Amino acid sequence: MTTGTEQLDELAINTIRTLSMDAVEKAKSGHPGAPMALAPVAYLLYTRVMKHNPANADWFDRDRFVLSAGHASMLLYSSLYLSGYGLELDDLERFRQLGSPLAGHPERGHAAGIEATTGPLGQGIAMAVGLALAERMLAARFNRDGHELIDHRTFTIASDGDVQEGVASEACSLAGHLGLGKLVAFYDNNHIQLAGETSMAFSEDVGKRFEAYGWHVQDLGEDIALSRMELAIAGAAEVSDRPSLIILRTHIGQGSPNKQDTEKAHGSPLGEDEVRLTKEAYGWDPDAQFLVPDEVLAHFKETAGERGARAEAEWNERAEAYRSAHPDLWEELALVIEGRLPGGWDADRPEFRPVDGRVATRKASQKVIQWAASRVPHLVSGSADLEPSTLTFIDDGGSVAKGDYSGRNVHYGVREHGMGAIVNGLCLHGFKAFGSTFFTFSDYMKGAIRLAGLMHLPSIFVFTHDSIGLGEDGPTHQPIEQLAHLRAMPNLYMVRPAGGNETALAWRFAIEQTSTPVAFALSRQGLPVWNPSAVPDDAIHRGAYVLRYSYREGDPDLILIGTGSEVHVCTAAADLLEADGIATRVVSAPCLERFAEQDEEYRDSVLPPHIRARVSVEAAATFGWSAWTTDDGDQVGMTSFGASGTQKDLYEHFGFTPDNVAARGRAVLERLGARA
Ligand SMILES: Cc1ncc(C[n+]2csc(CCOP(=O)(O)OP(=O)(O)O)c2C)c(N)n1
Ligand SMILES: [Mg+2]
Repeated sequence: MTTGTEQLDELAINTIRTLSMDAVEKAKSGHPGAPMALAPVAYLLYTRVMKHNPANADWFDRDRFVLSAGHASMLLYSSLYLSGYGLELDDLERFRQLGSPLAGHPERGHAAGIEATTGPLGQGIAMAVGLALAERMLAARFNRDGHELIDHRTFTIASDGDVQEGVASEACSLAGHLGLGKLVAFYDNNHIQLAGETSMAFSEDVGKRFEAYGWHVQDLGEDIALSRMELAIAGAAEVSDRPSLIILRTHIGQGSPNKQDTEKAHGSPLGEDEVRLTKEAYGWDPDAQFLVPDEVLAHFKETAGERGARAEAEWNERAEAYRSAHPDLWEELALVIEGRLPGGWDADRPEFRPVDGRVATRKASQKVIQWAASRVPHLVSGSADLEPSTLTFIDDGGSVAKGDYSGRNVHYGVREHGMGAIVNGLCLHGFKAFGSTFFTFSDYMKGAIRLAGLMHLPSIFVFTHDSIGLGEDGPTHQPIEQLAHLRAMPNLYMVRPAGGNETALAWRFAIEQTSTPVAFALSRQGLPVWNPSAVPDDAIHRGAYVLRYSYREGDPDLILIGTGSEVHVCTAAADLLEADGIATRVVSAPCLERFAEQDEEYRDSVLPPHIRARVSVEAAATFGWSAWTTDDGDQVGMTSFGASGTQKDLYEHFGFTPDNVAARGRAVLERLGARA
């Protein structure tokens, strides 16, 4: 016999299912199968398990939910709509249409309650690890006896594709190592993926694998009754020193007479007839579309809505008590909650002087990091086992370890993919987090960097050993095309500072960002330092500036444009050219994307349009540079992979010498002169 509560549960679950089916049907595109199968999980989380307040999606101590299987977006959207996050039925009806807040895959910032942008499989669960780590790190910093202000869980739903992806393995391995006990992942074990049965390519025992990572694993098999899942979630909560995986043997497209348990339910509308048959199987009116029974809405309002509001109100009271007891700590926590920096934090930025001799920008960065860490308490570091080389360790910051999350340095192990996503998770939770590795291995992090850009998340990615200038490690380690890759990415600032003072400004620039990630390319090799007064305060904000005007007043004959470690090659080449009477301007261009954003007047002041004789110098692929050199100019760059050798030999071999740059400049002038 079913009780009234059970009937209401079923009605609510079927509402999520049918809303999802109807939205996909109306859009003529989308993924109905997973939402149909996972509706009970979402229903349980949003109405009974999660601590969240739909009226204030940003409440800081809310439980986080990340739908790693982003293709099942309608599961999230239906749940957010019913919970009262401010979506209208009309929004569901415009699922996947231009201008709708409900994009094909969940996009952070498009609608309240979307914690993270997901869709590239594996990234969501890996970001969930970052969120769960952030919670532990915040709790370690801010909770005090009698004041457990930070105390929430992170839930995620991962599909077969999610657990097949390497990024998930990396992040979950680290989550197990660090014992992130408040992370709960559901694995949607439905035996189906896009192209057919998972058995085509996947036969490992996922439970055993996660156990080996150090997770607490519960396999519920087919028994995914709400009460059973609730018990499992309670069981997960009891295991406080290990993350939990709850495996559910679900049936994709559940209830669809002809498509359940097949890939046909994965990524296309069920079709009008099948929708009718499925609704009939649910005991639903087959003629009704986007039907939301009043009692279902009322139920969500009572549970998610009213309980959530009470929970937040109660937390706000506790926060007030905390604030009185620990005003300084509260102020520090408020920086994280509000995404602020301490007032005047950048007042005494380190400066570098020519007398310091040659300083690698990674080395300058090391000094700047120590300074920034002392000014910005929520700046946290990390590296994929390269901090002795990237020089990113916060000296007195301590390391994050299992059971002690008070440190400021995360050891990611050699897991660049995971690091990228976890850095994003830390930033989603309000940390100013950065991760570091060699620039070539930015390739391994590209998925996460891209998501940071897409999410308008100011993650910081620190890449050192940024060119053939790294020398003897050879071509496997020498980035060539990475600058062009990352410069092509929307909403990312790729910064390659030329010396210590540009590096200090670059850090300030990155830390100040609120909606754009920043990637640094820093040199391994020592570089000369210019007098700080030659480097304007807005050098990075402007993206490019005139580092050295020609000796001769008026228009220069030639402009040399360099970045990072090649700027000093430009100044030395300019010396040669000027000695020959060729008036030469040197432009340092640490961030081409910023420069492109400047107004025309500024850009023209740096690169006067009528001065066509321009040569760019950068020890990397020249792709993209013609925009700045014009077709009349030339580009000194890399057209092949690098080679093993000393830095000096490589620079000579590949032409990054003052002599060669000067010769290329002269050739440009001759060509232009001949044409004139
Ligand atoms: C990194 C990445 N590769 C490929 C895809 C395209 N894609 C979307 S869902 C999917 C697999 C679907 O299988 P599963 O994860 O088991 O989801 P289910 O069909 O069970 O809902 C693929 C390959 C993707 N979204 N992300
Ligand atoms: Mg699947």
